[in-house]
Amino acid sequence: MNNIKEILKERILILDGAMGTMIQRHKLTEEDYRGARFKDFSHSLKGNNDLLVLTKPEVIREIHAQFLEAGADILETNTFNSTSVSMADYHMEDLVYELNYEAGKLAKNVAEEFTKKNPNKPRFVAGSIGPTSKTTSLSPDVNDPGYRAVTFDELVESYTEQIKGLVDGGVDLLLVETIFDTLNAKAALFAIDKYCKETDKNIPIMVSGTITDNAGRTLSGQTIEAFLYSVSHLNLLSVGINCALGADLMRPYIQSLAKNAPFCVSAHPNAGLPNEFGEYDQTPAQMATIIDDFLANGWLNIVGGCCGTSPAHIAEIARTAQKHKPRTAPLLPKYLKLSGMEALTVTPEINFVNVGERTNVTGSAKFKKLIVEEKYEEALAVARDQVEGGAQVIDVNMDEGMLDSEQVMTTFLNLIASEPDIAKLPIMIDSSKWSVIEAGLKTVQGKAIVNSISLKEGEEAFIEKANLVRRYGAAVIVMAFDEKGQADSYEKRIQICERAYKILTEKIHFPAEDIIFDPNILTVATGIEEHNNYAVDFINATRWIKQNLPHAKVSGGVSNISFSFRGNDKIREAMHSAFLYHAIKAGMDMGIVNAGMIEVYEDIPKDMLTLIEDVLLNRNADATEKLVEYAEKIKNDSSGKKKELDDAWRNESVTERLKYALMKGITDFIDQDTQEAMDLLGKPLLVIEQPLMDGMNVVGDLFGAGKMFLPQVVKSARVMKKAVAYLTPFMEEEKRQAQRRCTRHWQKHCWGGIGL
Ligand code: THG
Repeated sequence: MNNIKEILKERILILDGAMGTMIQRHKLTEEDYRGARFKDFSHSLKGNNDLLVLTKPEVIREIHAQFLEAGADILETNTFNSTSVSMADYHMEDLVYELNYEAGKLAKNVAEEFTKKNPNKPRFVAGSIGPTSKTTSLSPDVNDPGYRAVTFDELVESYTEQIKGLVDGGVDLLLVETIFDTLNAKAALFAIDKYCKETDKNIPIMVSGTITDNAGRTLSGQTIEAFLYSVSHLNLLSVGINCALGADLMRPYIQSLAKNAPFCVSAHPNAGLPNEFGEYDQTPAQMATIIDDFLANGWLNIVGGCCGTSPAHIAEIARTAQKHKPRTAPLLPKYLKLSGMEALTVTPEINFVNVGERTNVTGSAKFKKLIVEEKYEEALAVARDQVEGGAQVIDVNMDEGMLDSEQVMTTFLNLIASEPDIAKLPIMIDSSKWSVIEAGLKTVQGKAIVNSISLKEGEEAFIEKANLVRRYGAAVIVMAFDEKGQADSYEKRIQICERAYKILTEKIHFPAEDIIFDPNILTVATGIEEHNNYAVDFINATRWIKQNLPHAKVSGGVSNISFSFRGNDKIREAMHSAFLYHAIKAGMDMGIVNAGMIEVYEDIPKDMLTLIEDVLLNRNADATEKLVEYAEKIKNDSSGKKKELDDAWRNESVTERLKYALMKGITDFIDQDTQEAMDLLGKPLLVIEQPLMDGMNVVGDLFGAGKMFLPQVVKSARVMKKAVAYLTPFMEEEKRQAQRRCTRHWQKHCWGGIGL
């Protein structure tokens, strides 16, 4: 009975407690950390806890033994920081493999000793993989939100080295833990999956995220559901949360995981929140009481402790766990699950998912100009407009000959990541170049959609890409395209989609609910007879796919349908609306649309609707001719039509406007508003102390109340910084004037006084 998966069906397993706080008890000195081997090392080593597996192995061994004695089933290796990225802080990158190998071996030895003593309670070792000291989703530089201190590829390489050491050292499991940036975790999972496939190993994986603020978000801004969706692409042993919070504050997030995770659920909370000295003082009994409630609710399969938890805590938790049965995972419906900072579950109640098409350099002249000219703030405004216009996913396409598309995709998605109001949505990474798609996949912490792959270059290339899509944790659009070309009839559409479905689901076990077919929305009313049935064929293919390929979804680029009427927005809007009306009825689940370019179906003038539906549904031979005629007749009065922008806040007082800008992180008007406040108050310091600080206090209060979360506050800080930057010359001028006044005063009273 040494199979952990089997044991987990029978009972709740106990994870050990904190390594750090236990090491502290030993009051180790710089010399202890150095040992003989690093006696003359050039840098300070105190605090490099992971090094102790080499220099003080007996201390680590004893801590492991104490936790096993207390009843832990799973030991964590002392390798939380043993990656080259983190070890760089100690100039010890070269030791990484050895640290992991030795830590794995050490823990495994102790675990085996205990297993031997009591074979009915086999002990396991989980290789601890921490978040590293750098984040791939956040910029450490407030003034440069597109900057990253580490790349996805660098993390994959770094994690791979750690994983090799741990596995060679003999660990039974891998535990990716204390995840505050999900993209870091995705890099770790990428490395694990790649390593396991290449070495033909099957190592159970535990994943544990960290909710860091009162709003229930990770540091990189994800909700617990969004986080879950981002890491669910591998067949995990468990998913859970640890650190940052005490057990009581974790309650809603554990409950959420228990309800939504298809894997086992784990928790290893801190012993409460740290007190003013940074110490944890929740007692074992207090902690066990809270955990008892979770276990009574049937929420957990694995439970242990993080910061501040001692063997006494673990013993108490183990006693509590004995009274309860493990959680049984719910049977979950196969919905398409996506995420940005927030989760998007495509349930049957969601009639249709709008994907914003405007952030596409080939689909928008305006967006292309902004990107080519590197006007990123305005380019982000295009994305934000779509969110405000109701987009639920944002399509991003940078396919343009003049651009370094890989680089621009990376930069733009990094910038989006620092805009919580945009980044809350899942991203659709749109490119005909695989390298650009991959660049995008390395930038998003959420579960994105790859747009697209197809059988164009044959089955092998198709499978290779689909496997990678999965390894990066994304859903995928499959275009109805094969070796012979693009499907333009009903038969070809369904034949290709069925073939692709079989390959994906049968050969590589790609989850059917993560497949989105695009059976090609092609332009109608072109004057070419062969094109007349394009919309009908798309709609019928959609119906067939929904009936015959279980759980797969259907999407399409809606604006393609009306290319023949470019420049005539009135006709285009009506065509989009009528097309969607019929396609959604047939089962179309999502569409790449211009939310501002869809008329309300009921509002289309009846004569126009008839002509349009004649074209779309191919109802008579001269339908195109008639619609073209009609289109020329009606005045194109929609070209100047602009979306009513919600700028009511601009009419408020300057104090209110500054407050609003700070809360929303809007920098567009900050210079002019700051100037107005200057005019009103006369002194730059007063502007800072009054309206700006008032605004920041509101932000602070909302943050404290969990109504704002970190990435939003970072944005507020940017607005504040910009306002202060605007005021700086005024303050310098004031200083100069004060100095001059002082000099004049001195000249008058002193020089005069001494008769000069
Ligand atoms: N399927 C999938 N992905 C796609 C498409 C598809 N991605 C790209 C495209 N097709 C969907 N996106 C657009 C975006 C814009 C327009 C059409 C489709 C469009 N643009 C105006 C035009 O060309 O007239 C541009 C006007 C302007 O410059 O503002 O119509 O089918 N999977």
